[in-house]
Amino acid sequence: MSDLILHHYPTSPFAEKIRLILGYKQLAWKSVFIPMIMPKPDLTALTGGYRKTPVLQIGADIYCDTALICDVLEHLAPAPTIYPDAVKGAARIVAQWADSALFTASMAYNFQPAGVAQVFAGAPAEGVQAFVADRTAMRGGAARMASSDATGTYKSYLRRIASMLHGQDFLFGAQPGVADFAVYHPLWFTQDRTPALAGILDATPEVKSWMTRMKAIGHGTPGKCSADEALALARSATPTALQSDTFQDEHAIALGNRVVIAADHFGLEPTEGELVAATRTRFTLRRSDERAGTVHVHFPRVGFTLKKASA
Ligand SMILES: N[C@@H](CCC(=O)N[C@@H](CS)C(=O)NCC(=O)O)C(=O)O
Repeated sequence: MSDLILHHYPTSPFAEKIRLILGYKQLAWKSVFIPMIMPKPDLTALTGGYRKTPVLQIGADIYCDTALICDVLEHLAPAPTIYPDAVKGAARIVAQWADSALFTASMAYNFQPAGVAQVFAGAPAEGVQAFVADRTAMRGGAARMASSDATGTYKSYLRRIASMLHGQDFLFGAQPGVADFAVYHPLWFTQDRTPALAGILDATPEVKSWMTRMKAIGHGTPGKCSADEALALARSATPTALQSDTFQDEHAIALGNRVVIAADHFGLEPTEGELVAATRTRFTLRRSDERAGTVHVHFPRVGFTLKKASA
């Protein structure tokens, strides 16, 4: 198997979710740092447009969105599992809630002025302005949740998480699973990146102890890789063979058509390519790029839209 290459940056909460799962499953991986804001020419050469963080590359296969990356890592290393059978559905649902509602409330809380001062300490004013403009554009110009609303919501969510931890070390039992990794990453940002605001965690000591257990999992020991090396690896590799027997057509679009896939909210940068697979859970596009060669770009169905490309 080709190396696992994570395209990410250190302060990305969603990347922290995947770094910890790589550590938990003791998978060897390589790290490529990408910019926090657009443009990201080396990343989009691989993805064809998708720009969110993180992205997982395995040779000429490019996996977008952490929900899909979790499935890919589980397939590669089934033990220890992050989807224990007895709670699989509930754990996925809590993970989806954490990646959306909890993440939104937490980040709106974290990005109040005291948090912004810590996140951007030492950064030039133009850098801060560029970041704000980039994220505002990603939200389609919509305002971030007000920090007063976010604070009350975040406190309620923390109490709910605490109640899930009564009498057990992790959210669904004695071992961490996908829900733990998804719930942890926005809280990690509060604790590690905006410590001036981390007092909000003090009211829920169960959550703080659980965070200590989650942090201790670590990231393993990532190797370094440059963006050029990652692109060269994609160019020299062949995408893995697809299972052609699981076509699920919900859009009346046959395989072989040119299509466009985009996230259904926040950061709608589209990826265009030939639809080569549409399984129960994911889409795969084949596309060719001067720098990346021919790659397969994979997206989960949940959270993404599929349309025929305009002629
Ligand atoms: N649903 C996506 C969300 C990823 C996401 O929103 N990541 C943030 C960083 S933590 C992002 O992409 N921010 C803009 C960027 O990095 O360009 C996933 O699960 O991967």
